[in-house]
Amino acid sequence: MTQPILTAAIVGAETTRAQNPNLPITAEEIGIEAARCREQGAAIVHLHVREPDGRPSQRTELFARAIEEIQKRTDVVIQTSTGGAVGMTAEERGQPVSLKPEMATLNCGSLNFGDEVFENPFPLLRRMAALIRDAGVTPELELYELGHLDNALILEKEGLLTRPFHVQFVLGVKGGMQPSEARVRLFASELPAGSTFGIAGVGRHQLSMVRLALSLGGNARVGLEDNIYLRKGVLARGSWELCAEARRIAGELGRELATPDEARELLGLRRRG
Ligand code: KMH
Ligand code: ZN
Repeated sequence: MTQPILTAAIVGAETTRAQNPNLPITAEEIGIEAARCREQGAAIVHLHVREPDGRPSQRTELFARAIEEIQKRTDVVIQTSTGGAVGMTAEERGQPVSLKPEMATLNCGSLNFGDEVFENPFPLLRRMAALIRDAGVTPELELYELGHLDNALILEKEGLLTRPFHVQFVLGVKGGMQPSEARVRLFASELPAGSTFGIAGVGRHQLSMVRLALSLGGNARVGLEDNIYLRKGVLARGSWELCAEARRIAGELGRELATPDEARELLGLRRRG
């Protein structure tokens, strides 16, 4: 088994300060939180940004400032979101790709998302995939159910994606596929040879999915974007505390987390900056 890569999803678009006061919002807070997560084993930071009042945003300038504050402090791989928040246009969502981050997400299909619909129709997928490809950025494929893998394979046939696929199974969204070991095993077994996969378990599933992912040779994602609790009724003091917990689980399984440079090697990334 290769070394597992831990991603910290430290901001997100849905979590609010009212839900967890430790959510970073300003560029400086984001930079500090990214460095703390790195200290606790994270190699990748999955990045969203917020307007000063906390509203989710995809503005290039806010991403540029957050990236600067992260890079001042630490060497993590920065993966910008192109998912943004439900309801944003493709144009809004694609903005951070212009900064040529090392990675960007590509959400590979639509789904119910809480009481709303996260829309990713084929024209948007094609546009986003082309934007990422043309910027020379490595995509991480966000798959919320198995049909989204079929969508990625269609994009590949159209020349918009190349292998190896780096996949994140996002499981536990209300409206998407819920996590179970059998489903994860099926998902992983369907991936093209040479793919890597991680699991982002949403809500109470987060830490159990870290254990499952690592035991199946996959990567893991934790952070306040997906889950605000360290355990039932106890708010996490930051995404760093969830990273520490993921690292403890990795240790129990006899696995050592990849450093950012090891992650770059494993994912075949071109280092920036
Ligand atoms: N906020 C979700 C609607 C991504 O970052 O690419 C989408 C999301 C996925 O967070
Ligand atoms: Zn995200």
